[in-house]
Amino acid sequence: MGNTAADTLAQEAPEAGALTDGFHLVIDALKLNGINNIYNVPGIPITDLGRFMQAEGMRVLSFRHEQHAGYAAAIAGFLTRKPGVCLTVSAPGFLNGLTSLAHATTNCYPMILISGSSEREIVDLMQGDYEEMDQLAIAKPLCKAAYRVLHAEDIGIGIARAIRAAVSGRPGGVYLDLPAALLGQTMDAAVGAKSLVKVIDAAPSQLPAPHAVARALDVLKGAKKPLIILGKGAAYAQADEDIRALVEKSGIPYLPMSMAKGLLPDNHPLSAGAARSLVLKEADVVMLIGARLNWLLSHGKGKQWGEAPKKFVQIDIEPKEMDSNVEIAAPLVGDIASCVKALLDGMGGNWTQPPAEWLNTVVSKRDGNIEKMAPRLQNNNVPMDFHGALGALRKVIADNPDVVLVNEGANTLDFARSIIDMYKPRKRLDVGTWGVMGIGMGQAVAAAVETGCPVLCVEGDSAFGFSGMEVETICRYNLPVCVVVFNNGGIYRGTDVNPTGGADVATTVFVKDARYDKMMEAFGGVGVYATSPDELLRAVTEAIKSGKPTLVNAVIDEKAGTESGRIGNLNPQSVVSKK
Ligand code: ADP
Ligand code: TPW
Ligand code: MG
Repeated sequence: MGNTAADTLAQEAPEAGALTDGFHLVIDALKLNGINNIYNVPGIPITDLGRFMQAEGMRVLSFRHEQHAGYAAAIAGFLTRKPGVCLTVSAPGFLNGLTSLAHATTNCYPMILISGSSEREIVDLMQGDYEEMDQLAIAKPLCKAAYRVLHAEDIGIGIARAIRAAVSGRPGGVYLDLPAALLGQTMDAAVGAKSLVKVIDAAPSQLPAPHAVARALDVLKGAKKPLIILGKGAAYAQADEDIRALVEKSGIPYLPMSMAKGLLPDNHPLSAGAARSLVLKEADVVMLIGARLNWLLSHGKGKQWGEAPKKFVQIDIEPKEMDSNVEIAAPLVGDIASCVKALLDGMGGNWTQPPAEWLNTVVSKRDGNIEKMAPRLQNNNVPMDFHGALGALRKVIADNPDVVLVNEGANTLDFARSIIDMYKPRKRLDVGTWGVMGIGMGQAVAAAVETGCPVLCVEGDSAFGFSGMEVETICRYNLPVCVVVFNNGGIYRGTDVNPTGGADVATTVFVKDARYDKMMEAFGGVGVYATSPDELLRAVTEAIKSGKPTLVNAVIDEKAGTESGRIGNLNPQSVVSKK
């Protein structure tokens, strides 16, 4: 990460007798470790920290709410393999940021939540300080590690530990507590500079054991109907070339999890994306690469996985992940880059590809499904249905494969995931493991800042509402973000009615004919009202070309969606029938 500590010290040797303080030691420690972007909401005691950061050449992006700054930091970590840093004020700001820290941990994204905190002596005696809260204790169960620094001379170590904890092993969220008094502490500048720590090899390679590699290859060799499942851990690992080589050399069809789409292009000959039900049911050997057998894969068992017995090979850096839901026949514990490389080496020059019959079955199912879907994606209905609208956006991504797609909602998420093909790695960012609403604008800001690419957000109208105020942030930094709000007037649908016939609308329904486009116009961005797929295509194409902050209010048929999108089965059922 950047220069060595010695280089930096040599370049910026402080004058004899000069003083430094906690503020500047924090900044120097972050910069020394190559961390230059901060996602922030100012206030006591960190307002000056943000100012000094900006003055020292860091990019400090101030948000309207900490949760979105935190979602930005979390996805920055996913995109860059460096911890994304979110900076918040005490108690309420800290708590607002905490949701995103827990989200980062759940999703295995490296992130550091740095929060200012109140006077320790007063907090610990519960004497009612300004924004008093024992933040360290509250953060601990929700993250990988939580640290507090009390002395300026420990800032270097504190930040080094936070970085290592976030990115090594299974990545996750780290909390770093900086009491107000620490920031103002002073010390000799030369001594301070020496106290900084440059983290060497923050995420060291973790090589798989040779016998584990041999066992995995044995299991794969015996397969008649093998399948590879790529998860977002595989996207995170940035071993794109080798993962592609492994798929192609093995000749095994693969299924990308949502955020692994594009790791190999979705139109790759071995993609089984459009034959998901078939491959899960029929496969006899399944190799998971950076994907957990959690709810998103029905825990590796049950109806979705069919009757045929299966053997699992699992590549993961976290040993405890093995056997979490079903028996893993060949656990391969290590970092994905090293494991994939070891498998490639072990396959040698004359690897036998799976029986042609299996590939033919997968390909004919896949191509049949794609063909069936095609005419629905061409429809130009007004009001739009999900297929017509997403058919247009699918073209936008095909024509602009560098665009980063951010996606949330229920129907809007589920349809977009299956309809919009991705062509490059780490271009699809969505709701992650929790299926959380509210990641949209935070992830959009970070995607634009960290990648420099245009961003397209495909948002349910409910989903958008969770972070909608951040369109001001997008306008303020003039980011190349185009938000498309799929406006179907509510959560899942806009058609529910209050069963009592009372004046309140139903619980899932919003204001009819809302004009989300005007929100963007309020802050100087471009607002567009689109009623047909053709208008939508034109507006989004123009937005990507211009790079101007844009919000397209896409009018979607309020009857088109279904309850909870594709996961309606997870709703508990009442024995008392609905009115
Ligand atoms: P998805 O939701 O796409 O199925 P998950 O978030 O469930 O993906 O799984 C990601 C997995 O990848 C986690 O179990 C995590 O430990 C693992 N992982 C993340 N980075 C690496 C890496 N560099 N090497 C190995 N495993 C990794
Ligand atoms: C933090 C529960 C899941 S999906 C959703 C909610 C509120 C919104 C769906 O409506 P939307 O999409 O976005 O308009 P569409 O196309 O189906 O109409 N709070 C949080 N996370 C979740 N997941 C919820 C609530 C939920
Ligand atoms: Mg909706």
